[in-house]
Amino acid sequence: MKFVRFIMKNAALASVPKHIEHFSKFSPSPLSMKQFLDFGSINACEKTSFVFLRQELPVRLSNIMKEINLLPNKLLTTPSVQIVQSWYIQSLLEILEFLDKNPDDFKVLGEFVDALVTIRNRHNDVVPTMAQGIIEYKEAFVHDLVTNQNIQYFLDRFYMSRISIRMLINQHTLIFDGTLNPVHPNTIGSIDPQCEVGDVVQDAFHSAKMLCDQYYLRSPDLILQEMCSKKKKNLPMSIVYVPSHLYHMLFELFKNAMRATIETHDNSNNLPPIQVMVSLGDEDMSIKVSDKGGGVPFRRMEKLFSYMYSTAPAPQIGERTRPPLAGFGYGLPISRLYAQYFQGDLQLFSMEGHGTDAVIYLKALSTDSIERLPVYNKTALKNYKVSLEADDWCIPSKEPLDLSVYKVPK
Ligand code: P4A
Repeated sequence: MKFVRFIMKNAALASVPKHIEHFSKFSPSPLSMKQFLDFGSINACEKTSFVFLRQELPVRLSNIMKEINLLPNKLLTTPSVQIVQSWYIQSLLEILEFLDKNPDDFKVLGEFVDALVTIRNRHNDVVPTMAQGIIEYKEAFVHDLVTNQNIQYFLDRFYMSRISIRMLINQHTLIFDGTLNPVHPNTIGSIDPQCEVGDVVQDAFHSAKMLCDQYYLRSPDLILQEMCSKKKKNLPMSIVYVPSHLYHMLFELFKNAMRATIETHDNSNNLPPIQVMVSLGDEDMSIKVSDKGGGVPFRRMEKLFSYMYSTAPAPQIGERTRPPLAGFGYGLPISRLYAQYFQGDLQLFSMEGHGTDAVIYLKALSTDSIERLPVYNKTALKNYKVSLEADDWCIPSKEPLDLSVYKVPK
């Protein structure tokens, strides 16, 4: 019996490359907020969602699995990346099981919801496991700038793909598990058709403040301003959005702003407040978080978004641990992906000596909020080919310019 199962399992495993080859030939289909809402509206059809997902999930999984396979061997073969890859293979196989099942059988639909929940749980620890893979790789090989660029490119696409796959799974499981959300009766899956941005700002600030008070025994205040270009001046400002995504971004920005504020004013009795401006225009909903925390030198700005530079080994026992507040791990790069996922962005504007403005740009219109998804193609492939050519910009020399040396031809 064990032997039979062993053969079966290997037969399934052997078919994986063929399936990846097949499904990666399709481009993922980006959904708009409107389409997400339609799947969850009164005439929502679980069968339609099932038939869409059993094709779309293998397409999204296979597209990114092609890119995993393009990672430099030294990274691909680390134990951690191997584990993550095996999760993707297992999940792909489990969804493919549903391809020949009958969408009109309600038992099949129930099993599909259960399978999605199993898959979501399997992938819960993908981010720390990939980070461990980077640590294993960094320990074994000296990194150069090329690999930092390659890793940034891959992880941005990999985590964006993961955000999108979890969004699809969350929508289907939340909408079709047969229960209503008692806390937020108006949400459709994880989407709030009237997400009040000011409320999320206050929630996220409150949580960051609790952490800050706990660690530093004080915290800066919040000043929140809302602006609206339109006539509906006195209405609360809302957009169609995923409140948990917005909360994630704001919580991260508040932790950073609080840490910077406290660490630059540690001898002072009063802390400059963190100011938030929420502005709704015809096209954009912009949220600016401003602090007077001394800012970051321009040279270091890019590093704040780097997976490679912000992947540090866990502190050893007895080693002083960093504050629970602010920017460890992948807070900023992943927050930026959440903003970009629905065609927005997250940008930092810092003035060293003064402070930092962090701006989240979101689409004001749900018709503009469309998933931004990576697709595996020739252009993507090119980005994994490590260039051994010299850079086309000179390396700045720190030596004083010696004019007595003759210029020699290159
Ligand atoms: N000044 N300004 C910021 C930081 C410093 C800052 C900072 C020292 C740097 C790293 C970090 C957290 C804060 C800020 C707001 C931001 C980002 C950075 O959104 O005031 O964690 C890695």
